[in-house]
Amino acid sequence: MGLSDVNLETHFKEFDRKSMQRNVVSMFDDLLKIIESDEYDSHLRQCLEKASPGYLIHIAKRKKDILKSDHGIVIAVETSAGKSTLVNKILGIRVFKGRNMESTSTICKIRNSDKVIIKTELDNGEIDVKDMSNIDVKTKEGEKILRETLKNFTDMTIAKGSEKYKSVDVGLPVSFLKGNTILVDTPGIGGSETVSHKMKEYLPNAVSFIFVINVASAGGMQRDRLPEILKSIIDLQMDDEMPCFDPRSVIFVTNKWDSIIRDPDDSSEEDEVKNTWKQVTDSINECWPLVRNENIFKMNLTQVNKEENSKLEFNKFRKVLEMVVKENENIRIREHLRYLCTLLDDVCTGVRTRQELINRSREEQERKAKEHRMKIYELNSKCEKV
Ligand SMILES: Nc1nc2c(ncn2[C@@H]2O[C@H](COP(=O)(O)OP(=O)(O)OP(=O)(O)O)[C@@H](O)[C@H]2O)c(=O)[nH]1
Ligand SMILES: [Mg+2]
Repeated sequence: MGLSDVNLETHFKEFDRKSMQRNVVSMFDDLLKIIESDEYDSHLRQCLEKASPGYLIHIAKRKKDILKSDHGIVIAVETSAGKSTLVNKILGIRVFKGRNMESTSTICKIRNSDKVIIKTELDNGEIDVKDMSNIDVKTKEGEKILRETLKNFTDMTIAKGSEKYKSVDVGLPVSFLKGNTILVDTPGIGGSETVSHKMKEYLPNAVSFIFVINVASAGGMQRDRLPEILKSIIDLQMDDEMPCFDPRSVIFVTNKWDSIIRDPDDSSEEDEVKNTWKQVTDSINECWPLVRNENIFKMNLTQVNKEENSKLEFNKFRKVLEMVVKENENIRIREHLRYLCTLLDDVCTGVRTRQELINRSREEQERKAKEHRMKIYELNSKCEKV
């Protein structure tokens, strides 16, 4: 397949996805027209409200959610925990220069694209596109050019004005990022407020998360930053702002274990590692009770290419990540169609019951109503007893 064929295929896939999104929105609109029509009277609407509480609000929020263009696996939380280093390892390309100081200044979206392209968006909405298809990121030279270009938009230790970018979108060949899934590096919280708010604002666009925790700083849970962000995500979910997010797919990467083990022959350090592991996994389970234990990783990101155990753990993480990407492919379309089907079922049940009632004789209707009253009475007495 030639390059232009690949381009064409990507273009059609994007076109298909957009038209699919529009179709789901218009199906919701059609259903609303039926629900709001005179034939579907207030009694039927009341029954529907009982079967699907808050359906009008949910439809409005879901219509907004379907049209979100970002389908992000978001890498988040503390500053200097190793988020950008993790992105480099996942891509196998050093696109970001890891730094000891707080560095990432903006939301960095990485997406699969056959040609290298950088799109920046300023806070005032101004967009700029840089075509870098002339570089080959598989070579050291190409990797360096991309890194040197990117740091002007994303690294506040180098580019003082980089905070003004709302987001930076990087397209490069990353075949495991299926469909429109993107990997999103974010500014950490715990650093300057001018950039950390960007991560909080971006949260509703996520379909899943990778939380990176620095175990070298108070077991990674200092000053309650992780619990605070986890709580905001739970709140967003309760408000139905993230209807497609499955909390069980979240991945926790506990990083910088090498900073705890300074001397492998010192047995007291072994105890420290055990205690820290218990402390950090207990805290994760407490803040995120739906976590799968196999989704918590013990990592030394800077040792992945140097040390066997670090490499094995990273490969395990990589497999889980690929599974999460696969599970979340087209999740928005699938989840909203599922909700539409349940609503349609409830609408049909209401209409069918009404029709059955109309077809019955007056005596039959009265007998059925009496039966239902008896049933309600029995259930009420049972409830009171309980
Ligand atoms: N010792 C050690 N250092 C690490 C490890 N992983 C990352 N680092 C270092 O930690 C520093 C911060 O890494 P980054 O990847 O920039 O951290 P970040 O979370 O992206 O930081 P911000 O963008 O500022 O929020 C860098 O100097 C990395 O080289 C690790 O496993 N062990
Ligand atoms: Mg960073």
